[in-house]
Amino acid sequence: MKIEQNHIQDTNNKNLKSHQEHFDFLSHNLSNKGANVNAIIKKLQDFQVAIPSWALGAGGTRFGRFSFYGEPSSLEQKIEDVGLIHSLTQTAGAVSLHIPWDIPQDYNAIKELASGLDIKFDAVNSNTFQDQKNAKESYKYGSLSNTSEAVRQQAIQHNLDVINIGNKLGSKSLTVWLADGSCFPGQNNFQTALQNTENSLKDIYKGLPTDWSMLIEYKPYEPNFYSTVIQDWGTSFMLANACGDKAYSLVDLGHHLPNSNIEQIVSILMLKGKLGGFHFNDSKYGDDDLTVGSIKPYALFLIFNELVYGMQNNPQNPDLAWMIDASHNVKDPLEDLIQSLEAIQEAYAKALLVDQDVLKAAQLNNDVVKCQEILQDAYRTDVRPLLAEARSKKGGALNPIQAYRSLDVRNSLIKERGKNTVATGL
Ligand SMILES: [Mn+2]
Repeated sequence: MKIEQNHIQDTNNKNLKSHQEHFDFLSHNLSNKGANVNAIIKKLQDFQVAIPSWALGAGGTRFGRFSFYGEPSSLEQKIEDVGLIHSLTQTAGAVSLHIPWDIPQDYNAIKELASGLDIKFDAVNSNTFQDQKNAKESYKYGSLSNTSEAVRQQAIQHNLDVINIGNKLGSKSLTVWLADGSCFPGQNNFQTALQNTENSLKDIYKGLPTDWSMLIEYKPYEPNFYSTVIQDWGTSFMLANACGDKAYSLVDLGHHLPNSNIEQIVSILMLKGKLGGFHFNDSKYGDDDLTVGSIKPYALFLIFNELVYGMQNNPQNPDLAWMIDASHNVKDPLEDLIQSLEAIQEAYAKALLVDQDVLKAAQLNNDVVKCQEILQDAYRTDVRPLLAEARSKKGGALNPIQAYRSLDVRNSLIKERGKNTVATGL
């Protein structure tokens, strides 16, 4: 299924008058405050977020998984789904594949399909948290950290294979997330586990093409519940430094203990030129993988404020690989992803409203109240007309969720694919 441009236009026409009124009002107010509205719109249009291939079907928990009708059952259909989201939002111009769930059969055909939908291949993700069919060794007690040399070698080789697959598609980075750790005190020697992991990562790093980067993701707990080898940003930073210039830390919003100051983590990593990637989601308790911005939108804004500051002031930090990393247990995955993209753009737009020079002056004067006023004034601005303007000028929908529903996308997918399809993944 493909959404035709004129159908999006038809849905936009119904909202056009109201949008224009809202946009003119906001644009006028922001210009009076000294903001460059056109520059902000251009930045919103350029900001593209990768959709992970595993987020297009229903997610699940360890208690069960409830299927969603019309799920994509092949890599081709997953890319088509990203194309649907991108055509409505103009923000999802990339896909992030998970190997071995998404190994292409025909590389040229997949590349052609993606480029026809204006979709790039972002970071490729390896998987050593599950045993694969016919694998010789098991990851039950860890992969890159395992005490067995044979297991570590199998995990290293898998990552090298993933790089090779990504390279054929035009990806430029490998994301490594390890489930390695221990469930009980005494099970692991912390030092041996970390040293094995560092040596294994160095072996993978040696296999990176020159223009590639390696993104090292951290997480404090789960699936192991006593210790995780790469538990926090400090460990990830340490390993990235040990590997070399092309290795970076990756921040996943859900991979922190409650109340962690993620904006400060982001800020320090960018200062050190070591923030390579970012995974968006939201959470109440742990790695809940909820819709971006659904629980803590102010925290998301504060994080974006640091990201924007870093993008403007830290040339030592590379362009980031942005990705949504969420799971959908009760919503239509495509609607959920559209909501997440909207929340990301909203937080980004609000952060772009912060006048960094005025904020800096207030900080230098220790004017604490003014510092807070500056941030909260930006946060309290309803920027949605800016997002709608940015999207619609590129051919997207003024209101993507409304368009998705009025175009009856899910029912068309069910007609095309059937009810009982299941997407590959967890
Ligand atoms: Mn992640």
